[in-house]
Amino acid sequence: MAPSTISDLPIGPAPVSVKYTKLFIDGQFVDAVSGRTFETLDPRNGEVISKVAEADKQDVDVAVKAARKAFDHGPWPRLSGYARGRILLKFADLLEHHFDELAALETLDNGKPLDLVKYVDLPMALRLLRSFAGFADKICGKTVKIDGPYHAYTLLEPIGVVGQIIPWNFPLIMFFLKISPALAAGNTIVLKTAEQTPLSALFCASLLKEAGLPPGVLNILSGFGPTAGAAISSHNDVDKIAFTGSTDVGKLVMEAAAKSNLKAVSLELGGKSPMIVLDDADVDVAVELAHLALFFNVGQCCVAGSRVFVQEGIYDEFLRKAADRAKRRVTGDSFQSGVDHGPVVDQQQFDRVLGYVEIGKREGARLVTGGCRIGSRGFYIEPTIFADVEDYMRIAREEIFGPVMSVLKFRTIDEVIQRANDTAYGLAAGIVTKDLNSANRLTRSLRAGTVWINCYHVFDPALPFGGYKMSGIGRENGKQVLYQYSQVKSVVTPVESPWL
Ligand code: TXE
Repeated sequence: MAPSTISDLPIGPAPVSVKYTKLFIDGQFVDAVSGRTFETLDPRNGEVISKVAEADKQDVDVAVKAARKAFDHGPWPRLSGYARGRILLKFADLLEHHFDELAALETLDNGKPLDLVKYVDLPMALRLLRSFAGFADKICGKTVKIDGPYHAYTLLEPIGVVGQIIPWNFPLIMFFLKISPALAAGNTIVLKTAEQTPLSALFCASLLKEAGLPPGVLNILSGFGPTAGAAISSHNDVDKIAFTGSTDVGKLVMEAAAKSNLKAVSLELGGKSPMIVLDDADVDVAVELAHLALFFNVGQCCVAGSRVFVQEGIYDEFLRKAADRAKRRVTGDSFQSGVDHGPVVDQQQFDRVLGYVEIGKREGARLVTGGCRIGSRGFYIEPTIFADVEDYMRIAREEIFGPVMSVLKFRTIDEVIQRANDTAYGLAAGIVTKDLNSANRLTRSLRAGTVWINCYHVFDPALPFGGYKMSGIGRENGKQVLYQYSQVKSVVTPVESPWL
């Protein structure tokens, strides 16, 4: 077991109780067909919160049938976009009404500080829902001027039954990122939450009927990847699959899609994003941005700025200040106000992250601060910084997904472009500089789906998000995500038919 530097944190009782633990299929909360359940844990102390119904292939079959029926015969795909949008907006209002309870449930199940859920996660979840509700009546095709005496146009139609599989790092945001555009476009859904964090989505399900969503339109399953997740991605009656998670599982999902019915696939996968700090930057600003880029959500972000490239002229000063800043993070009971550093999500992530700390030490990187667990309960890990990291080291190449920053020194812009792009991933990148020319040059050279210049972690439902290379396929958010949830039908008719 990794050494602990700080005595046990005082962890209070959770100020929320769990009401919904069953699967949500065809508008009802139901037990799993097998009757099996699994435990979901409180990451603050590792104790069991509650038992939750465990879906497997049989439950996926039942849920897909319900979604199919709702798509083929139900009102949802046939409603006007305006009517669909109104139901989604009512759903958002109901969620807002239960804001505090929902936020507390998210903290309890995921471990992230309540402050964070209240100011970031839940407001963003609501924005996603409302933003795509607003798109629902603006999804339309085009008229196309083709050659010949024809009238040609395109129709955008919903794809059908959509399978969605989400991870645990932002349970509510991921849930709404996935369901909002898919519902706005008129699809029906079978969604599997992550086994670590099933609770907040089930709470949301309890409000769907009141919002007016017809039964079978959104089915929510709790369960594990190799059983329930694999059954969704290989199901012959699922028309599209959208997945967020690790790159390894993304490959399995794509393979299952290809081997079953060639369903459409969109993937949002891992990253090893470079954060590039140039000599001319204000060092204090750069330290703050690099700190945010990596330690936000205890580093459990696909876009985490986990390779911090600092130009040699400010390298030593940056390191000194970055270590001071990391030490000032406020660790504690996630329900307490002012805490910004909670536990990682579970034992597996805890072991994995501390395993990478050992790998970093063995590879010869210099541990500047942190590296230990905090206390002896729960899954708290110190904010950790390694300096003098080399490109070949595993801590510079593999996604750690925890509070571990790797700092690398560079000399020239040409050099840093080549090194930053030397990765299998391509999700995001950050640049800190006052020099517009350098920023422009870097922006155009970096192979990444998002580039943040003098900021980080800025998201908006209107802005496309997704990865180059092995960070994914397709884009979420922005208007174009609606094309990922729509079929395009081309229609042609003579302007004046000689046969009529
Ligand atoms: O991910 P998994 P895990 C990365 C991150 C993290 C690592 C492992 O590096 O340390 O992945 O985390 C479902 N068929 N990311 O193990 O396994 C699973 O049940 C279908 C980055 O939690 O990819 C869950 O719902 N589905 C990432 C979801 O996939 C399967 C966020 C994610 O789990 C499946 C999370 C299968 N065979 C982890 N196996 C990001 N991009 O933000 C698992 N799942």
